[in-house]
Amino acid sequence: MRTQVAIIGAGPSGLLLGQLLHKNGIDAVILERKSGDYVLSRIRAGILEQVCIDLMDEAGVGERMHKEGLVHGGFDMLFKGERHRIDMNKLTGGKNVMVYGQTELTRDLMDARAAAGLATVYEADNVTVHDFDSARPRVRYEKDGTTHEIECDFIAGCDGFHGVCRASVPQGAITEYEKIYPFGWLGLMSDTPPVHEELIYVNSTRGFALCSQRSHTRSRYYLQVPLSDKVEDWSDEAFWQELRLRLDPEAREKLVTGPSIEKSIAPLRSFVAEPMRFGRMFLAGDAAHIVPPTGAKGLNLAATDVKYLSSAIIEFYREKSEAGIDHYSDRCLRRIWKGERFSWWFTSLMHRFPDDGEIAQKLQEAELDYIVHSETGARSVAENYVGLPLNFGE
Ligand code: FAS
Ligand code: PHB
Repeated sequence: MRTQVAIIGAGPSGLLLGQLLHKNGIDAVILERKSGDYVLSRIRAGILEQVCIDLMDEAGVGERMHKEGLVHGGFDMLFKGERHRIDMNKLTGGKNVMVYGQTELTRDLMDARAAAGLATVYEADNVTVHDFDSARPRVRYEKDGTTHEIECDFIAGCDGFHGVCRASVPQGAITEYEKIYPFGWLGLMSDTPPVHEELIYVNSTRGFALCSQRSHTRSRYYLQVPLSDKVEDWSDEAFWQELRLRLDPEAREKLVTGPSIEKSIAPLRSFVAEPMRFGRMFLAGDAAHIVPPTGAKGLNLAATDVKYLSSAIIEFYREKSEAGIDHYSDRCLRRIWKGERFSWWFTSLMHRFPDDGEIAQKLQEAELDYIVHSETGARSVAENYVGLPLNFGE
């Protein structure tokens, strides 16, 4: 079998790349090790930056997102028992974010790909990548006991943090930067109305909490928990009780609880692999970088990688130019490190670090008090949260 681009992974990165290439007449095959239902069952991101929204429109799959997505012009920061709104729309000259779950975005992309009859191999086992440092890279996989080989011009490693592509790069050719945080996020999804019309980020002496949402009838909540906690340690009632203890009186009063429809604990890490290009193989999304989800950057950074990679591959075929693919890694990393910095900073500001002593809480509260009473401080948070312009610093 031959294709122009072999995409490994049918998460948001792989599916969005496949759709953008298809819209530009470029043939791609997606190999995904799980089933489509399994991919859709993973509950992950909830906030889209304008860059991601624009890419979904460019890919021709934005209709339901615009119909069902919720536009948010601000969010609250709760500390010392008081809430303060960061008016992103005012502070950034009219920019917003959109609440639209990664699950729905992935579903839209999957449906579009199936409707166009494009090749996606789900439950592809033992994917391996070969000769990506040559002009004739190959991919192998097993399906129903038969081994298949795909010849291609490019391999897109969209296979996430635990994927095969980054792992196939010789150790001397790649540098990995990592920071592991001493806590996790216990997430709960419930079919209950959100406690507030916008998100609430909580800095509490008991630990971080986040009140998010997916729609007017579906809520998403997170609690900072010790790394030693297991999800089975947390009953729904224990979750709601702890959340109430971290909220302000108004939110506590308005909180509507109900049975969890999903509950899981995610570890937090900052991770970047450099470079992101190895001959004819490119890493995009979580395959190359991970952020702590505090800044809602994970999915959005993946979308920007895909924007740069799709443009580079389109330019290669259309203009026989390698300029885009030569600059892909540097362009991505310049934006990725700013997303990493904001996510690390916001995580450091909002979470309890018991080993840093009581002074850490006082310093966090002082910084929060400065931010919510300083237009400069608030604007810095706002412009990073809505997403820096694609050409920032260029
Ligand atoms: P993904 O990991 O989504 O997709 C990679 C795909 O590759 C998967 O479907 C996987 O099955 C497949 N794959 C892996 N190895 C393979 C192989 N060898 N062969 C074939 N296929 C293979 N971001 C936020 O902004 N906010 C959040 O709240 C948030 N919460 C998260 C919670 C968790 C538990 C995780 C892991 C991530 C979270 N993220 C969050 C980040 C998340 O949204 C990612 O940024 C997003 O999924 C990135 O998409 P992809 O790069 O496509 O990677
Ligand atoms: C979510 O809704 O899952 C979400 C929202 C904002 C974040 C992280 C996660 O910062």
